[in-house]
Amino acid sequence: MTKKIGLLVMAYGTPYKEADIEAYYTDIRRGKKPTDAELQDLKDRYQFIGGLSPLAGTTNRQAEALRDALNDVYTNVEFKLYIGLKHIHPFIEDAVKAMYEDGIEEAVTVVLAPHYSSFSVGSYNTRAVKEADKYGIQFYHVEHYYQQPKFIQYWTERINETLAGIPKTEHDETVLVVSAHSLPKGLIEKNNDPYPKELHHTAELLRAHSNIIHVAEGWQSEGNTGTPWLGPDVQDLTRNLYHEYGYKNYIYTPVGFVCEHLEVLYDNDYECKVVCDELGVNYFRPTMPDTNPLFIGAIVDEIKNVY
Ligand code: FEC
Repeated sequence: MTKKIGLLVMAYGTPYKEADIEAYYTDIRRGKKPTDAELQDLKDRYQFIGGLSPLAGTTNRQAEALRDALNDVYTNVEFKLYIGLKHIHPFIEDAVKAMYEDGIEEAVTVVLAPHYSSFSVGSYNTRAVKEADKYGIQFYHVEHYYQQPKFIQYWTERINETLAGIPKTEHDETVLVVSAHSLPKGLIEKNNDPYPKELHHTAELLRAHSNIIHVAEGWQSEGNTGTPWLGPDVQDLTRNLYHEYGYKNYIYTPVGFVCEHLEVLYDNDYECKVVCDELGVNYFRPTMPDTNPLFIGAIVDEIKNVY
């Protein structure tokens, strides 16, 4: 009989309907309700991308693809999937409790975010462990997978495809903007958090593997907390690159995210595009990993290191 083990896939979560937006936003702000103006601003951004985010459906498809890939690779165990979200139901704690109710004793945990920060992947894991400790479930954590060859190959292929659509004579006037979600700078520095180094390493690997000549690193989607966040912000970076080097083509690779959602569809495809239009330069944003087999394979390969 094959042993059944849990696969806990954790992700950010998104409102399922407009009426969920306020509670979701309140949860993101650790219980502090947004003002009417803040809430309206968020509703307007969702409206702009079509009403709601595609994230809920994509998270489910990614998690199912990962489970199926793992069950193809591992012959001695069967992975049973549990999805736990950070800011909306099913919450991380609900998923861990469901594992216990199903008699799961061991589980691999994965966050749908490729880089480690104690404030992102670390905080998902802490919540999962706190709940699992109640039931004695043993976890094997994936902490990151940005460095996996298949992850780098995925983005390298997308970059080279995008470059193939730009005249060769303009390749020296083209820049790759490699970005991840910003986080409050003070917290990252105080804790010597690996997050900025991991983004830098990703940019270096993409520079080494792809045909791109110029690479810049930036941060995006920062919150409104009144304190400094990791920068430069991708919009400011675009302006600076244009004024300093006069690049004509900007390829945005938000490698800190794994699929299309509000932060990509609005912060890249609208906000960065507006800056590009203002400067009279070309905006490119290659396809996100979603359920691409290279992306799913990268996570499988990292899981092989931990279980
Ligand atoms: O498509 C969707 O509906 C959801 C897209 C979404 C993703 C996402 C990923 C990350 N966040 C991270 C950190 C923060 C911090 C704050 C913060 C705020 C928001 C707000 C929305 C939102 N985030 Fe998010 N994030 C997504 C959506 N995020 C909406 C609230 C309005 C706004 O600021 O735009 C600030 C909290 C505060 O105010 O104190 C910090 C990080 C990630 C990437 C890792 C991960 O996926 O967990 C880090 C997707």
